[in-house]
Amino acid sequence: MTGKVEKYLIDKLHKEKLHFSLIDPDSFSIEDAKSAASISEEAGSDAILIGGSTHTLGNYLDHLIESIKENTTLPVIIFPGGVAQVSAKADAILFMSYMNSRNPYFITKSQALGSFLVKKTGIEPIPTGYLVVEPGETVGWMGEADLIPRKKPQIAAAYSLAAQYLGMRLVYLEAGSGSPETIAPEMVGLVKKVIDIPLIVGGGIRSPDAAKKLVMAGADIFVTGTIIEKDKEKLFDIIKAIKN
Ligand code: 1GP
Repeated sequence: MTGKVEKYLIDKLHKEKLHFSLIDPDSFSIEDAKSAASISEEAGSDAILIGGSTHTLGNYLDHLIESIKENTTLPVIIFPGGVAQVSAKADAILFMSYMNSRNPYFITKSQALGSFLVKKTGIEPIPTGYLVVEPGETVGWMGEADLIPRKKPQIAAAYSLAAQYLGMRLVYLEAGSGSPETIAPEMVGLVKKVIDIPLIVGGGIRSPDAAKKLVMAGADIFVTGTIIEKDKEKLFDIIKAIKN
């Protein structure tokens, strides 16, 4: 069943490409997270993603999301780094399977362990196939991935189509936060040719030019994290490149 946040995203996608601003609780104080959220909204972002590879949880996560929501009207979506990164204060969660992990814990077990928590909190799960591509950075190491080789778009396309056939409603191609390069446009192009569900790309998007190449290749949703910590002004230019 499609929930409110997913519907908002799908409706918007009929008109334009989308941008999500990632706030990693480990890199931001509460105050910085609040200001990052309002800057993101001002720059034209469409949602705030909250998550990271380490385990921020419990009251702190609730408090962080509440504080962010004081400063933005954008939906807050959890991008979970672990089973307990669930908060009733969020609007939705990318309920992801880390499909190219070697460890079943990341593919289905952590999802089983977290599922009742999602049900109890009542937040909206959005089924998402998560694929990590070289270099993968922290999330590649943490998730014990068989990293998809950067120059093998066919492998990414096969996993993405499998994600769609397994019932995922989004595919997320991840190069890893802080990656020196984005996902290769050739890979994005081939994946888009093969799947019918929206494609998210993230990792290494640090310039309008890099974003534009991924727009041309056909990506639907763009995630940036690092840039707002390093150069807030650039975020405005990147979102402009995505939207125009
Ligand atoms: C989320 O990994 C991205 O998918 C964020 O990457 O920090 O490199 O923007 P950056």
